Amino acid sequence: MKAGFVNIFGKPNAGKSTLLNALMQEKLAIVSPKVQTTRHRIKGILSTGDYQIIFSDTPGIIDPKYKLHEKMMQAVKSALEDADLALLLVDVKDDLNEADQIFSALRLKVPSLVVVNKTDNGSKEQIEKATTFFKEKKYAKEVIAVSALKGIGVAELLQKIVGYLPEGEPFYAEDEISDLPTKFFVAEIIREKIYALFEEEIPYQTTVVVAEFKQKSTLIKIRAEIVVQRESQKAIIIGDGGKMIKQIGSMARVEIEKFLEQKVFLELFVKVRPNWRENDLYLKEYGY
Ligand code: GDP
Ligand code: MG
Ligand code: K
Repeated sequence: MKAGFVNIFGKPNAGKSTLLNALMQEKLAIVSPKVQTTRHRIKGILSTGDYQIIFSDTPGIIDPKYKLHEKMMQAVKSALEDADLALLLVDVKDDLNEADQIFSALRLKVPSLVVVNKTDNGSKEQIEKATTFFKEKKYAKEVIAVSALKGIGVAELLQKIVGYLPEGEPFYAEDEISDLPTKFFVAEIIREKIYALFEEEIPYQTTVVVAEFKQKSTLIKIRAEIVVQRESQKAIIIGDGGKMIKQIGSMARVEIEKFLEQKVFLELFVKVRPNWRENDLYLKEYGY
């Protein structure tokens, strides 16, 4: 039996959440083209008869502007070295030298694999160039090209990862897929729809809390609150005649039912909490 921890690292939008979902074959992490979509460190636990891998996004947002900020790199580095293996993820179209600077500055002691992502979006030459570029780097044990979105190369990546895991007993029960509660994932699915439906500031001013989660005979009744900072935002979330909130609800319900494998009755409310993002009590209540 092999068991170990694998951390996924990369710039915002490199595809960390998408890769986590692809490796897990389960949608755990929400995805959007907007930066700072992921607010929590999400662990995904993948168990088979032969191995258990605990995947995790690294905390801390790497803003290229601050990439050489020593303290920040220290925090990221120690988080990465908590694991048995690091996946250094890079978008095939990203600036390779910039990615190299960030990866080398980590001076990792744990083995790392460079994963060149979004191959579906790059030409053959671009993929070849990125792969060759990283193969020469000291920190890269291996370089693997994937498309997390299309699932290309993901099975091969998984095989490589297993090769780097230490022998050991599983850390979690075999049926656990995450260390976070079901309610969390339900709130995240709703939050993802808000990222998909609204522009600019709204997603960043919003959070979602599941206030009620009850099994009622054949379905699960869920009451969720969408928390915003201002009345004007509440009006936008609700939309004309409730149009927008209905759309959030129907998009989210389909996905929550898939995730829970059960019928769901979903009720959404909007609450105004001025400056919830600055208030420690609210932040705690909302799970940050
Ligand atoms: P994160 O910020 O690193 O967690 O990145 P996300 O997983 O949220 O992905 C950011 C954006 O890149 C989303 O729009 C994804 O759909 C997109 N994306 C992720 N992986 C791929 C991929 O393999 N190919 C393409 N074309 N897009 C991808
Ligand atoms: Mg993410
Ligand atoms: K994102």
